[in-house]
Amino acid sequence: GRITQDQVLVSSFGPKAEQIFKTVEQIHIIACGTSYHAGMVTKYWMEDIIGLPCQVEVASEFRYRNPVILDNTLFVMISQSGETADTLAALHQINHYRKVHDLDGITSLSICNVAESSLTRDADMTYLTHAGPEIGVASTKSFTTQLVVLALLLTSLGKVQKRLSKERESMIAGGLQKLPNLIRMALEHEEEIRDISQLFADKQHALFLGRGTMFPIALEGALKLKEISYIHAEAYPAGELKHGPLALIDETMPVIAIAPLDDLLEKLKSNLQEVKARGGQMIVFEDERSDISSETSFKVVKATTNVGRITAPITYNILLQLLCYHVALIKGTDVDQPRNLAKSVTV
Ligand code: F1P
Repeated sequence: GRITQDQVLVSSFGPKAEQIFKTVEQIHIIACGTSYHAGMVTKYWMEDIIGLPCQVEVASEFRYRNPVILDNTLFVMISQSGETADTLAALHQINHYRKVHDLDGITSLSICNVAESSLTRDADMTYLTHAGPEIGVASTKSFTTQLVVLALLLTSLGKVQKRLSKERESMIAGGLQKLPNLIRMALEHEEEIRDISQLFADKQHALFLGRGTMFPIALEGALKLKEISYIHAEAYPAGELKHGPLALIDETMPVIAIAPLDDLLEKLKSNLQEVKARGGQMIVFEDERSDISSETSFKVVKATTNVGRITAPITYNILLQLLCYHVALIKGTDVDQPRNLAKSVTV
C-alpha cells in the first residue's frame, strides 16, 4: 500500500519505532549539561501537548541510584558527543535492568550528533541531530537541533498513540517551518545584545529567570555564561524567587529575564516587580508586542514576535547564547576552549 508521511516520520526513528511507540506508557529522559536542559524542555512539551508522563534526570545521578523502572518505559538518551561517560553508564544500567528483570517493553532511543559513537551503538534506536561538528567545547547548535528532533519525537509519539489533536499537530509543524526565519531574526539582534553585554564588564554574578519552558532556557543561559565567561550564574523558575534567591538581589546584581508572550507572562511580570523594588539590574528578552519595556529602568531586547510553544525555547535560547558570547569576549576568555572543560566528558 501507500506509505504515508506519518509512517515516514515515525520510521525515521528506526524500523521498529512504530511498534515500540504504540506500547510506550512513559518517557524517561537522561542526559548531562546542555543536553539535559533540552530534556527538561521536552518534559513540559510531552505532558502539556500529548499528555504522556515524562521525567528527566541527569545521568550522573541516575547511574548511581537504584532506579525502579516500569515496563513500557522509553528512555531517551540525549548527547551531542555520544561519548559522555555518565550517559553511557546510565544506558548500560538500563540494558542490564531490562535483562535481569526480563522487561522487554523497556527501550532506548539515543538522540546524538555523532553517528559512530558508543551511545548510538548501544541504544536500541537512534535519531541523529545533524548539527554538524561542534567546534567549541560548549554545546550550542546541538541544543537547537536536539529540540527539533525532540519536537519530531513528540509528534511521532502523539500520532502513533492518537494523543495529538489536529490543531496541536499543525502548531508543531507550523512552528518548525517558521524556525529558520525566526532564528535569522533572532541573530539580527546581535548588535543590540553586544551593547547590553557591556554591563557585565565588572560583574562576577548573574541570575537568570524564566517560567514554564523558559525555566530550562534560563538554566541553559546560566550554564553557557558559566562555561564560557566564568561568571557565576544561577537560574531560577521566577516563582521561586520569593523562596530564597530574592536575598541576593541588590543594585549590583544583573537579572536576565526571558519573557515571551505566553500564559505565564503576567505572573512573570509580578516577579520582575519584586526584582525592581530591590534595585536589581534587569535585562529582559521580551516579545515585540509585550509592554515590559515601559519600565524605563530595564534594558530590553524586543525579541522575535510570533513564537509559539515549540519555537519560543529555541529562539530565546539563541538570544541568550549571543549574550553569553559577547560577555565572554568582554571578559577575554577563550570561547571555544574554556578552562577545565572537555568536549566529551569521558570519565
Ligand atoms: C554534555 C556536556 C555539554 C557541555 C560540555 C560538557 O555533553 O555537559 O552539554 O556543553 O561540552 O559536556 P554531551 O553528552 O551532550 O556530548
